[in-house]
Amino acid sequence: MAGESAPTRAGFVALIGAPNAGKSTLLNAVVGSKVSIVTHKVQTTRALVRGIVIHKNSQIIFVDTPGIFLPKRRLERAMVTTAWGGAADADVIALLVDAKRGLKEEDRAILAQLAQFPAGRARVLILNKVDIVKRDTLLALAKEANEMAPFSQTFMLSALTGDGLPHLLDFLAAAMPESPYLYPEDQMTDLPLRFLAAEITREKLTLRLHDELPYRSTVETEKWTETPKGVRIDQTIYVERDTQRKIVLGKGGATIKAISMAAREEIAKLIEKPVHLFLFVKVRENWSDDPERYREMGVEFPK
Ligand SMILES: Nc1nc2c(ncn2[C@@H]2O[C@H](COP(=O)(O)OP(=O)(O)OP(=O)(O)O)[C@@H](O)[C@H]2O)c(=O)[nH]1
Ligand SMILES: [Mg+2]
Repeated sequence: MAGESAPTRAGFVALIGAPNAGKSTLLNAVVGSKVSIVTHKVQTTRALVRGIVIHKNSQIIFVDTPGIFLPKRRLERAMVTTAWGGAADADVIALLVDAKRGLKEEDRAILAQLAQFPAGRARVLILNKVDIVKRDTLLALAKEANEMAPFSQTFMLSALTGDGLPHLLDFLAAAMPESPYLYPEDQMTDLPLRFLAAEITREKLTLRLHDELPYRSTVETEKWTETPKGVRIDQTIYVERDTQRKIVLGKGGATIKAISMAAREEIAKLIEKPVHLFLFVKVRENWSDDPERYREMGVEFPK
């Protein structure tokens, strides 16, 4: 409609990259609210998490994806397939690289696969964590990555401090196709609250427990009951062995109590209501081979 105010734009940006590159941190930073959980451990994100931002008349829907790596277990295969699926549907593919860590085997594998993508698909390189990296290293990284798969633009930023974010948003806003907004203007994510609440508990569980366990567990919200005083939320933590159940419970139930308190506090902040959180731990030996668990997680069950 020529002559009228600038047309709106809307589209999808897939954030892909190796585990721990900072994809979820970036998503939360652009949205300005925590919609995707973050931990210092790899393989935190499992499903596609959308965060929605309006910037200069443009609705940018960021799709956070699981880290891409060389999968071995079934759950890992599902996560990697989910990540590439997210990339395939996007208007712009943004590859995040942990600039501190540099280009590792996983990053090279992703670059090689990106180079095979049909030309014409906009893709950008994001060198993240500039707060802890020297500038010379960044330039060398940018050069090497662009040689493997050319990018329309390279950004150097810190998802943690927000340094360099406005520049990225300006570029992406302009790169979105003309379109009416795809979500209501005040919506930040398309995830149901019961899923977000389960993710928050999984984050607290991952932050608190030793290295192996988080990958062997999953959290589901079973019941969500509005009460006159707030919300009662019942969640189940699935683990694979009784020994793992004992670790989650901790001595005298101390561990699960701490997880529950941390999760409750954050869920209450998110939904702006008092929360009563009830956590149950169940042993389900082969939960990671059970299609039903994948449906709950929002990822496809790999054959
Ligand atoms: N110093 C620094 N640390 C960062 C930055 N961005 C993310 N991190 C840290 O890197 C770790 C991984 O961050 P996530 O956002 O969970 O990474 P991810 O890419 O989503 O990881 P997966 O979901 O496992 O694939 C966390 O400890 C973050 O705090 C950054 O810009 N600077
Ligand atoms: Mg993540």
